[in-house]
Amino acid sequence: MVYENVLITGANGQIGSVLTEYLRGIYGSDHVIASDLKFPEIRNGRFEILDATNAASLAAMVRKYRVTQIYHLAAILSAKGEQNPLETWHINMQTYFNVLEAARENGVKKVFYPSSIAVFGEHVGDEAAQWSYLDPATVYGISKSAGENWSNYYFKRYGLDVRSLRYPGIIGYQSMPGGGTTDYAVDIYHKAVKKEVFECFLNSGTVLPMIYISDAMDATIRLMEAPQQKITVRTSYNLAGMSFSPEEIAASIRKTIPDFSIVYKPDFRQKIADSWPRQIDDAQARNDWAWRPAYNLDKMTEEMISELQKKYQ
Ligand code: NAD
Ligand code: AKB
Repeated sequence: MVYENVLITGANGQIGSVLTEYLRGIYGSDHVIASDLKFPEIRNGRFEILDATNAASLAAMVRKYRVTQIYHLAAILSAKGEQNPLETWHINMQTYFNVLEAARENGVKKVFYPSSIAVFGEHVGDEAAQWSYLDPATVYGISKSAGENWSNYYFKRYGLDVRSLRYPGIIGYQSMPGGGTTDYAVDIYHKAVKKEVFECFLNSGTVLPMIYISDAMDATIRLMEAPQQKITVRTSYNLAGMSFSPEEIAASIRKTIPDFSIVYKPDFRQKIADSWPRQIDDAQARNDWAWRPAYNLDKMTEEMISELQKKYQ
């Protein structure tokens, strides 16, 4: 039997804390090495402290565990990134160069690179096509779009099997997001279940592309397990789940919690949201590796509320 050894960077974050468990379910606990800047509150398996900006430490980790796949999640997201643009560029790019080089030099078979709808900018219009023009407005989006091109470069130049998704805003009950513009769509459920008024940092009608965490995990595993010849996009695949505005998610919540109340106090994140498309065309992912989301807004709302009610009761 051939074993895979999987290294995850930034594993303590919103996606990593869920993806780590998914991957442990597939490859076995001993074969998935989670890593981040500090230990998580709960440790369920192998964990290493790893600052991915440190090339030598990252390469040593790849050699120590004979890593065959890297899921590179470490990054600074859109809203937090604007507080210190040059530091954000440094972290997002240096960590990725270190991953690509460690992979190339040590025979890693596959790399997963999470890109974002933040690669799109004002010239895209309402719906982003797979090959829409990329003119991102944030340093985060600029770094993700550069990362996509480096992914394609390492595939074409070195044959490194890098695969990537442009995730929409991810919504899940298991973990909290950190520093993004779509974060409100997670926080809103926590406030609703705790019977608190939700103060929204976006305007009521701001429609953004989002996806439920189970669909995001399913897409990630499908992409990574697809046969090589099915992967026709080596920059990053568009991925869509659903699109909605704060007033629409509030209406969906009120179907279960009728007295839920929301007030709108848009801040600097409104400008970032306004630079992103409202819809994503993910036909290429659907055609290449049979991607289909299973959740719409109401189905996601029901599951979010029921899971958070268990958590807070
Ligand atoms: P997050 O902010 O919740 O987690 C990121 C993790 O990276 C944190 O635990 C942080 O400690 C870690 N990190 C930061 N600098 C590091 C370093 N130098 N070395 C090692 N670890 C470091 O982010 P997330 O939401 O889990 O996102 C994971 C990835 O997916 C990111 O690359 C992000 O751009 C991408 N993505 C996320 C979303 C989303 O909605 N969550 C959408 C699109 C793309
Ligand atoms: C953010 O809002 O920055 C992220 C993303 C869409 O990349 N959730």
